[in-house]
Amino acid sequence: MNRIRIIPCLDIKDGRVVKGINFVNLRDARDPEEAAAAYCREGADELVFLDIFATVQNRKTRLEWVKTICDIVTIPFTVGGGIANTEDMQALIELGVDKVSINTAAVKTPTLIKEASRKFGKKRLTVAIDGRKNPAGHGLPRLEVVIKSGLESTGIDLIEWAKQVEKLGAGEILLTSKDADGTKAGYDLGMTRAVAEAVKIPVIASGGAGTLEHLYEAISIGKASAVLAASIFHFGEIRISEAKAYLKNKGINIS
Ligand code: 0VR
Repeated sequence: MNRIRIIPCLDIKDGRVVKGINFVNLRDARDPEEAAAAYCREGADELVFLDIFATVQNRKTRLEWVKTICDIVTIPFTVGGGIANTEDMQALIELGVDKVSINTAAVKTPTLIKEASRKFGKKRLTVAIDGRKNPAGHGLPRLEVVIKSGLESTGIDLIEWAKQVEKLGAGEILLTSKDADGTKAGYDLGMTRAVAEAVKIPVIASGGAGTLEHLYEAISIGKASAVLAASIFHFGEIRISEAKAYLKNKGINIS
């Protein structure tokens, strides 16, 4: 088993780390600089920063927010939210960002994945896929891709999109269950496993982490290569060191 990564996620709105449930009812969680420094100190393997309102507000990622974090982080740093083209990516990479994450722009212009992968290398390119479960018999895919901070339905089958994303050159997939986000009821293991078994590139499980066991399930059942979490880490319910010790004790390959 490749080394499993533990990844806190800073969802950013108005310059603050926020946290909601199912992408809504966002409440203030913590200061981004304080959080980034704390997660690096506590041994997080990577850090994700999502400017979650950039696309919805039809603006670019707030580079000034990213810059302050770039100057602090000492671990691989991924930034997403509002990235629409390779020029946006170039600007972030020049700031010191290690990986860029595209979501809505990839769905709107799939060739952007190929262009970015060729220009920057697939290791710098994460494609974020937000998924939602639909009831049977409504003419929508059971697992559907949603975009624009989960506000827009696409009618696209999530597994088919994941396969296409891999084929187009993504280095990894950040897979977030909108239904599970913020619930602390556990990751969507069925969705995660279905995607992880459909592609060969790493899949980061995201959305729903509430207990140490949830982190283990995402890996052992969901076949994820990394676990992303926000609520449990931001509100101090689980420390990074606790998560690492627990997973190591379960036989998971953790740094
Ligand atoms: P937890 O369930 O709290 O661990 O959250 C993990 C993950 O779902 C969030 O960090 C984040 O990816 C949620 N994403 C989005 C969003 C939150 C609000 C608005 C939009 C989005 O588009 O991903």
